[in-house]
Amino acid sequence: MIPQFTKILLSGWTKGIMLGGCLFVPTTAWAFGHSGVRVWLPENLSIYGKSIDGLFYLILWITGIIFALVEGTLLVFLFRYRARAGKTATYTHGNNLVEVIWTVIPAIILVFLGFQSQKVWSYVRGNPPPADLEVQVTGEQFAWNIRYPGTDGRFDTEDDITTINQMHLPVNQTVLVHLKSKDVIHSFFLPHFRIKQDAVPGITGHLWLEATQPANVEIVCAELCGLGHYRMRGFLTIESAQAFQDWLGSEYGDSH
Ligand SMILES: [Cu+2]
Repeated sequence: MIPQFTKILLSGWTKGIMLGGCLFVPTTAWAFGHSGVRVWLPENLSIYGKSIDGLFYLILWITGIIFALVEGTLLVFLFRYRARAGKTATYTHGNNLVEVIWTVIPAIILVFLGFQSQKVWSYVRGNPPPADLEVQVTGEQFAWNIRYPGTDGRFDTEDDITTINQMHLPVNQTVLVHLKSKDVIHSFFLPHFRIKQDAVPGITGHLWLEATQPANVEIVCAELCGLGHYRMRGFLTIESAQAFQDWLGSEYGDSH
């Protein structure tokens, strides 16, 4: 006699759904692979992005392997110890050795990840390295105001250069960003640089970055800051030092 479960598995509808499911994953993966659409992390353009991504992948691998082992064991046990005629369940009160092992191993992994994270955190968010360039970014409903200090190297003076939603930075130079907000809390997010920080009214926050290659990417506001939040986006151009100076010159000409 075929058990009820097997009968359901063999029914036409179930077979159709299973076949569709099996085909869906590879065809979708193939379509994305050939469409040029990026479904994973955005390209890394930052000098410290690699260490953040490395930590991300390390945690993904550890949790992924443990997930596969645990779920695999669960499935094997479900099948192997399923209800069968003449078999009775055995009651066990646990095993101290096994419990010590599955407590100590995760604890060691957790402490190891804690030290690794601290190393990356202090590199990215600790004392910034000496800056080649300083930029002021001020969030406002619903735009990014960008301010360059001009030739005197000081902000809020006559020769400042200001733009709205247009930020240019030279490649391979350390940039210190002074982050402010005019009204509500915004969040300055550069996905390609793996950096995100809140812009809080009344506080000047700081972050640093260094681009590794020329690119055109977007500046995102990652805080629901009002009705126009969806259109609060800026554009960041990473270019050579010469192109950056030329751009700064033309912006200076426009605003003075
Ligand atoms: Cu915003």
